[in-house]
Amino acid sequence: MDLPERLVKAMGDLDEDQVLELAGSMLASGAEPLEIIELCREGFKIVGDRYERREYFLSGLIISDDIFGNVMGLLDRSQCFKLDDSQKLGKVVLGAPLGDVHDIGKEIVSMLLRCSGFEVVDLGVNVRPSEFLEGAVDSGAGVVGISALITMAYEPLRETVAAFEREGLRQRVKIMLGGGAVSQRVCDYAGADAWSRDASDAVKFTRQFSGKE
Ligand code: B12
Repeated sequence: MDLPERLVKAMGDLDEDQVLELAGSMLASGAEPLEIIELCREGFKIVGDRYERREYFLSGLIISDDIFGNVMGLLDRSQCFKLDDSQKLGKVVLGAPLGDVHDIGKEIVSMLLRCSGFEVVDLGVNVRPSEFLEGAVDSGAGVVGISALITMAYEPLRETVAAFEREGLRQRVKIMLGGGAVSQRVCDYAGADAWSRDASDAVKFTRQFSGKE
C-alpha cells in the first residue's frame, strides 16, 4: 500500500498515531494539504460505513472527529494555510442547517474561502432558516453556503431557501449546498443555486456568484 492508501485505512481504523505519522510524512514530501484532507474524508467514509454496520458506535464517530482535529493542527502548524487579509473579495455566510451539528466539512470550506480572499461569517451549526436570513441581511453577504450531513436537514434546507424568497432576496443572495447529504435532487428540492461535495467548489461557486472570475 502506498502512503495515501495507508492514510485512508488508518483513518478508517481510528488509528490516530498512524494517521498523524502518515500525514506528517506526506506533508514533508510535498503533498498538498487539501490532498490530505480528501484522504481523511475517504477515511471518514469508512468510519461512517462501519457505524452503519454497527461495527463502530457513536464513540467511533467522536474519535474520528478528534483525530481529524489533530490532522488540521498539523496542517496549520506547517503554515500551509496562510490567510491573506489584504484582499477581501466579498462576504459569504456559512452554516449547518437546523438539526445538523456536523461541522468538519464546513470548517474546511470556511478555511478555503478565507484563504481565497473571502470574508466568512460563520453562523455555526443547527442554524435556523431565519438566522441564515438575518446573517445575510446583517452582513450584506451575497452568498450563503450550507453544509448538510444528515437527511433530516432536507426540510430545513428548503425552508431556508423559501425564507430568502419570501423576503425578496433570492435574486441578490445565491445559495450553495454541500456536505455528504446533498445531491442534485436535494439541490432541486431545496431550490438552491448550486451544490457540491468538494470543498474547493465552494470557492469556485463563490467566485462565480460574486463576479470575481
Ligand atoms: C464525524 C461524524 C460525526 C461527529 C461530527 C463532529 C463534527 N464536529 O462535525 C459527531 C460524533 C458529532 C456525529 C454525530 C452524529 N452523526 Co455523524 N458522522 C460523522 C462522520 C463519520 C464524518 C462526517 C465528516 O465530518 N466527514 C468529513 C467531511 C470533511 O466531509 P463533508 O462534511 O462531506 O465535507 C466535505 C464536502 O462535502 C464539502 N462540503 C462540506 N460542506 C460544504 C458546503 C458547501 C457550500 C460546499 C460547496 C461543499 C461542502 O467539503 C468537505 C471537504 O471536501 C459521518 C460519515 C460520513 N461518511 O460522512 C457520520 C454521519 C454523517 N453521521 C451520521 C449520524 C446518524 C449521526 C448521529 C445522528 C449519530 C447519533 N446516533 O447521535 C449524530 C447526529 C447529530 C446531529 N443532529 O447532527 C450519519 C448520517 C446519516 C443520514 N443519512 O442522515 C453518517 C453519514 C454516518 C452513517 N453512515 O450513518 N457524527
